[in-house]
Amino acid sequence: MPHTLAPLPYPLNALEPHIDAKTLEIHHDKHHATYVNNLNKALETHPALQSKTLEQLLTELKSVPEDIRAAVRNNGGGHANHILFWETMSARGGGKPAGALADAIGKKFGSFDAFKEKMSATAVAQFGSGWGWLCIGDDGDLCVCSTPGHDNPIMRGVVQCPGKPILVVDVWEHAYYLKYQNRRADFVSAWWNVVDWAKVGALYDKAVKGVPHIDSWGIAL
Ligand code: MN3
Repeated sequence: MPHTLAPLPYPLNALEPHIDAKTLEIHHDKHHATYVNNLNKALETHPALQSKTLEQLLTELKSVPEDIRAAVRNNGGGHANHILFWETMSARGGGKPAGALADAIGKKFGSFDAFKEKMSATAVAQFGSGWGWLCIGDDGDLCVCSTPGHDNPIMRGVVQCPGKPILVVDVWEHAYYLKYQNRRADFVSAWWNVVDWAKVGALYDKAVKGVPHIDSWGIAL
């Protein structure tokens, strides 16, 4: 099995009260696990693709054979997106970024609060299941966008907002329904309290230096 589910980088109750342990357990151990299993299952029919990294598969989605392209897009995207989501949260989260990322946010959005408002509004407005992103766009500037399903901004030629993601929020109902029911905005608002800005700042520094991207999200893929 080329792709594996890494354990969460913190205990299940680490993000309480903002993200409850039961939601986190089902989300990681069931939902994320299913995407990994289904990605591996799809690749069984094309063994040559089993040696590709997750980043290669998603970046070059157009070259994945058509009979498994949708499965790789949905399940490979689901795998990658959840890795970034888990890795950019922590019990020591919240507050504001520092260093080069703080400067870049100020330059692009005017202020940290203006950025937060834009990213929250974008994530909340995504119709149906999807994700809200902070990326480095092709022009080198930060950008905020959302994607449907499990699309990821590294999927060249697929998404409308290509870029290198450094922060993401999962707005599928499975991410919040047990605790927040239909109140997606309340969940996004609570999520800011667990964003690990030290980690996001480190991802920003790596991404602007051109380090291979998903590989820098925190675990070997
Ligand atoms: Mn999810």
